[in-house]
Amino acid sequence: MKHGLFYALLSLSALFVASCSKDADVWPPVISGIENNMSMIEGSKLELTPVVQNADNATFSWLVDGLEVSTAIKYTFAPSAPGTYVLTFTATNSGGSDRVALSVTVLSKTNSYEVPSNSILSIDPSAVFGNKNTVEWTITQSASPLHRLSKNEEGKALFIAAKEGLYTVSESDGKSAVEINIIVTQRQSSPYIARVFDYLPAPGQYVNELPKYSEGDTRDDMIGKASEYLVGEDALIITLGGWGGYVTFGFDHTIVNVEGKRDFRVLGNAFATASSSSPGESSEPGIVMVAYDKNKNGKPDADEWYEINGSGNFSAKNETWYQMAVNNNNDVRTFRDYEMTYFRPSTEVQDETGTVDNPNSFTTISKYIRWTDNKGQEGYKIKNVYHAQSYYPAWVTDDALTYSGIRLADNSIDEGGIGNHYMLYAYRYGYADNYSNTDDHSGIDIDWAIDKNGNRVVLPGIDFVKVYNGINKENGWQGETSTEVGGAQDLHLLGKSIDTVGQQ
Ligand SMILES: [Ca+2]
Ligand SMILES: [Ca+2]
Ligand SMILES: [Ca+2]
Ligand SMILES: [Ca+2]
Repeated sequence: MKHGLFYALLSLSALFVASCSKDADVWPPVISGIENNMSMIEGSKLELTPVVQNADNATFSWLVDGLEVSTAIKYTFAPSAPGTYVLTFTATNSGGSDRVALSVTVLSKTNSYEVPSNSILSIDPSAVFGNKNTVEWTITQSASPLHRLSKNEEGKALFIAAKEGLYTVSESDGKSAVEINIIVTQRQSSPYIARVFDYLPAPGQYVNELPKYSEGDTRDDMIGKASEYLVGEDALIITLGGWGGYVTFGFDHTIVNVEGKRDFRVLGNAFATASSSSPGESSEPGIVMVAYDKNKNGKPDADEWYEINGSGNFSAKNETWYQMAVNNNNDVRTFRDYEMTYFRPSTEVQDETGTVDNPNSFTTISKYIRWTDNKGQEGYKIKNVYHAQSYYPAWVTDDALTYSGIRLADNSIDEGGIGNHYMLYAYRYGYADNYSNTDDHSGIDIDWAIDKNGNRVVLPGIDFVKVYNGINKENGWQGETSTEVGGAQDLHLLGKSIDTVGQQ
């Protein structure tokens, strides 16, 4: 090759010497010192420093694929994408000119990453792709179907897998591609709740009991108690109280949002009887919010919360029991901007004589806890004969508690007609404490997530869950509708494969 180039240059020079007669006293330039065929890795730079004899008073020109890119003697080639480029360098003086053409092959770079299982790997688009928004990421090989690759608003790829092994991803702008190898190493993770971050039930008949309040407990103490109840496999039930009451918890890993599958479930105590005219019987749907730990500090702080768009989050019209509820004069409106304030009760001393045996006289205080909402409504929570403790969170020092969120349509109907047999019908999907823990419909697909503007988002996985009671309803002697939470499960780590359902 070098000899060939040498003789080619010699003969070119000889040709110029022989043919250029413009200025017989000036020797034409002679170029050497660059190879004809070169290769480089994309993203790198190639310094081209030709040696030019007789360079005094010469002019220079560099062309890349026919377009002039420089008139200096040296040129730094920094291609924007892989491919083959033809570069031409010409040196000219009054005695003639010399020209060298070279071919440069720009190779795709193969990137490699290593990441533990159930952990999000964020990959920046390669520098070779000018427009990051045109970059598409696709999985080309996977060690397990329990993975997810998504693209965030900055054009970055977010990858996560639940199982160890080699995964390959292709990054492409349609013209050229970069191969990315991802080695996933296995990390031991608990499928259950690892930590409770916040807990504040709204007033309700099990408040101060589940979990148990002790004199002097602070909010942090009660969050600690909620944690003792909820963490791990053998979790116990806590109450969220009336509408708006909530709990926020997290896992020791990121739950993978496997495409087409439900990913986790929040355990409750809902059950259903086969004889009921519509699914459900004790469904107390808790709205589910999710987040992933974007700033990777282990806490749900600056991370954005997304709403799991359960079947009734915008309207209950498609629920199986909707017409029954309309016929029963239920409040079937759905409020997405609901706010409700509960006021500390002025007394805990009963002023009515309720009896356990008579379902029509279960009340001990009718005007117990006053509430107002942002829709101009107001009412009272009653105190019943079954629960004598205060229904207002005893550790709260404020005299009023305000909650905000979605208020679902009322799903409960008094089948007995005399206030003694309320059936709480199930929403179709997307809630906590709505279907029994063993029913597939208690499974949540992270792909049901929507952002604060109602737009669907594709999350690679989630670290944090918030659940709040979505229903404001008193059900006679059965008491208020109050979501219970009794743990949560990462379905993939438990080897449960539950298909999702399309949203409608
Ligand atoms: Ca999923
Ligand atoms: Ca965080
Ligand atoms: Ca309940
Ligand atoms: Ca329940």
